[in-house]
Amino acid sequence: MADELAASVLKYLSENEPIDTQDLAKVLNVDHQKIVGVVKSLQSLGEIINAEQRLNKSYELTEEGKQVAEKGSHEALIFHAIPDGGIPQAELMKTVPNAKIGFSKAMQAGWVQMDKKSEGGPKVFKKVDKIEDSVQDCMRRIQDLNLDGITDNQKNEYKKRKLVQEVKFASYLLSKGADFKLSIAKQEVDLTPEMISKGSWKDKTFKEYNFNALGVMPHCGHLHPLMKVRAEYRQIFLEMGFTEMPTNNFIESSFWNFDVLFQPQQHPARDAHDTFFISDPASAHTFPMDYLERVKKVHSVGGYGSQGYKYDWSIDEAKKNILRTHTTAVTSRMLYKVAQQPEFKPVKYFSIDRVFRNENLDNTHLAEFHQIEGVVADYGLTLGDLIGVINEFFKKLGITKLRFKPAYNPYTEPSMEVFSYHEGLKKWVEIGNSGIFRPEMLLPMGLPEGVNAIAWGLSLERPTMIKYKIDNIRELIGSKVNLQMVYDNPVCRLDK
Ligand code: FB9
Repeated sequence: MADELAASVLKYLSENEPIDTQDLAKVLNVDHQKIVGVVKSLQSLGEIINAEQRLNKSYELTEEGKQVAEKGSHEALIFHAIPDGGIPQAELMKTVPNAKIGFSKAMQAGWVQMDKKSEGGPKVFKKVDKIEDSVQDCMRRIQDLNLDGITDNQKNEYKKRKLVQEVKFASYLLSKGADFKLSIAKQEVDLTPEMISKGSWKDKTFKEYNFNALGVMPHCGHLHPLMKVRAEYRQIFLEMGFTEMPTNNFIESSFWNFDVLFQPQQHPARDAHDTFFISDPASAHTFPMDYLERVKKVHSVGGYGSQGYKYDWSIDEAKKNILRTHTTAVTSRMLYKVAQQPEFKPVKYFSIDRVFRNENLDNTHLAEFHQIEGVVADYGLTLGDLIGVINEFFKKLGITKLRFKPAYNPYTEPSMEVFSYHEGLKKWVEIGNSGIFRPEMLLPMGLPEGVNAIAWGLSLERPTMIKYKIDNIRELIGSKVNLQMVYDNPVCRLDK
């Protein structure tokens, strides 16, 4: 507390009670808020003073009112702009700001007169030799918080002219309390070891703990917005009973990323224009060879009711190491592992992790993104189940207006693009892709006849950019990211 100011308040109060804090502020020539601060501090020390709150109404100048206080009223400026020989009205209107209101008020005040028959149009002349600018005087008094003598009519007039605005504020009627005293012992804020050892604490007063005070915001790490959104999507999958897949391998063989998904080796997505190939180690060497042979066969001559692609499948092509182009590479590994179990049990898996594509870069696309993928494997799953689980997933995001459009994926048949109606853009926007994995993918794994696997995917970046209103993906990811954006963005809550 400002101890000197507190002492002044107590001294003045001891000789002049009761007194309102507004009057006390004028007497002590300090800002009213400082007096209020001292009152609050004194109240926290016990019954030293009584402070009865009073609600007050006052006036303060608007910016225009401050201009009038400084330079004079609009009508006074108009009066002083008129030369002795008069001035054409049209010319007068260009001389000072707010000339129109100034001229009208000057006419009302009888300061000026107009000769409408003057040659060349209406001419304005002074009607008096000098004026008293009462408006400016009032503005200056209001500026000094001295409203004495200013009538209600004048206040209403100035409010109407937008020169002043009404303000409401609290003040306090002070009087001496039961424990009134003129001096306040300095309050200690810390109990030191020295005070304890010397016993000096006994003669001191201590500031009460303010248990409502907020703690100091600790400087700590902050989750990147992408990671906040990932946590939200992860929570949705967990609520739906899905188990997270292990995605901790960015490098994958073409075999697991493409071949097991029945994606032919000539597919354009498999060339260097779309995929990043690893130079060292360029090839993978460990495969389940019996499974590899079944994959080779289904590509080259078909099987399981499929005619295959009828090409000479190359193991060297399958061995090529790449940066995985989709998390479906992980899904294929997981489904293969399920197929190796002695007895099939239905599964629900999900993954959210980085994938890499050698694509053209633009404001919304980098050479990598986080793919979100959900997969369910069970007997007799249908397209209706796929539509149902996708509806349930997006409903947890607050999105209920979905449409499904037939599409093509090499590894799913049928496939569907998922669309949601964007109320802001007033149009349907693509929010994901989905499908039923082909038998040429599932059966070579060894999954039982009748077991289907339905899956869907979307990106993490698109919803994050929408959520945080980011237009350029480089503001979200990469070396140019403004880390303050990471600190400042609130906890992410996707609409439930
Ligand atoms: O995420 C996408 N769009 C999207 C998602 C969410 C969103 O807001 C949230 C709802 C609140 C807004 C938009 N898309 C997929 C659609 C487009 O953005 C598209 O232009 C970009 N796509 C990426 C790939 O493009 C190279 C998004 C990414 C994508 C596409 C397909 C899959 C995964 C990610 C898939 C799959 C799949 C299909 C079948 C079986 C298994 C996986």
